[in-house]
Amino acid sequence: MKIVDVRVIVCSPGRNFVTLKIITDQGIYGVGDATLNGREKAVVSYLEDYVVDMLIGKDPQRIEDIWQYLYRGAYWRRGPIGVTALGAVDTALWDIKAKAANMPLYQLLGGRSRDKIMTYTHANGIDLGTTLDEVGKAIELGYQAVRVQSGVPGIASSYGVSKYGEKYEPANAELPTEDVWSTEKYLNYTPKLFAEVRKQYGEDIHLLHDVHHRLTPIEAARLSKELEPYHLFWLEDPVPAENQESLRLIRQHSTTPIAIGEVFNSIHDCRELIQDQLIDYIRTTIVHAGGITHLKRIADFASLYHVKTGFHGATDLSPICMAAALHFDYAIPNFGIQEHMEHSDLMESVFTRSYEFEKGFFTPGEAIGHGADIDEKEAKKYPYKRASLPVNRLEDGTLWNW
Ligand code: CS2
Ligand code: MG
Repeated sequence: MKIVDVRVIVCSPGRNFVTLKIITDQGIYGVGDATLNGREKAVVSYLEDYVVDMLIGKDPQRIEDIWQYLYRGAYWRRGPIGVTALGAVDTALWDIKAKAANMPLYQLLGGRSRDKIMTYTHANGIDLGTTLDEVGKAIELGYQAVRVQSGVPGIASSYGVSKYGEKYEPANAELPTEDVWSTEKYLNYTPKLFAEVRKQYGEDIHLLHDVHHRLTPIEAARLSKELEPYHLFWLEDPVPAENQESLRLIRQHSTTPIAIGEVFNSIHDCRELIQDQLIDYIRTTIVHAGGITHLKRIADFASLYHVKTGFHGATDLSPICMAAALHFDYAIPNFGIQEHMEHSDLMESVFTRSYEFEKGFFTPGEAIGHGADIDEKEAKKYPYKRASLPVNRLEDGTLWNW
């Protein structure tokens, strides 16, 4: 089998997506997600200018060899741009292999280890009342797990909260908009938020919260400790985790489970976090952490240290990434939970997929491969439109973590 054509498809059905399509001489093709929110064109160039011609003529069945060729062969290893490109190639190759074997991808990954895949959705509101209502709506839809993000009194905009009630889409302007943040106001409010959610919805619903890299270790230790009575499923990205040591201090003060990793692209970004059991869930994703081949290494390593997976699954990860993730979630032993921010009908008019949702759980579907695809003709209707993620400043103007 040989690779005869490789296409990079950029489209914007409500938001930008980059998709890689690898076509073989036997007519089988595979697709991978190559979307990096706010830096899409960098990945497009990396693929078009440095990867596509290297793939032509290669045997697509040699997934590991191609992974090593594109990882070691780049010389400049790691980093979100190159590894997102690598992740797209890898996902497409696994899609091809499963199609050639005439089976759903999860079968190739060892078969299913569970009957269904628990997922969490987002509930956000500009204030306490609307946030509580949104949590109720998610529960009515059957979700067993809900991520709760709320506007903070005294702050004009908070992470994860859409200003006008529409679906939350942070890449909302050509150049970054500027948010203003107050850690003090956030820390004083958040425990009250979760006390109210528990009071209104009881103890059984899994509650998650994304701090989105905004605290210092001691602030995160305070928040984790004050949230203990509300037994969160996880507290996500409490601190920026380039300094993996930071998590040690939080761990000393609290039993609130911690999830980190959506911005990571290498096992080395999270090796200490995992082996020192400083986290409970690893969030690295198929699209941004080098595809299925690399995620197998990360998930297996995590399983040695009681760390479970909790893949990132925001809207800016395409249905193709979601499909591949669900096959992976179905098969691995140390699955934790899968994030799912639903894609709009417009997005679903460009992407097809076989995964299905029922009462808080997904199944990946029985289509061969990962079961997702892109309609190139439809995609052409929605040309790329540059959109940047916001930046964030403290109230005194200091540039902070968004
Ligand atoms: C967030 C993401 O879903 C999450 O956990 O951290 O929405 C993140 O803000 C976006 O993916 C950034 O593009
Ligand atoms: Mg997050």
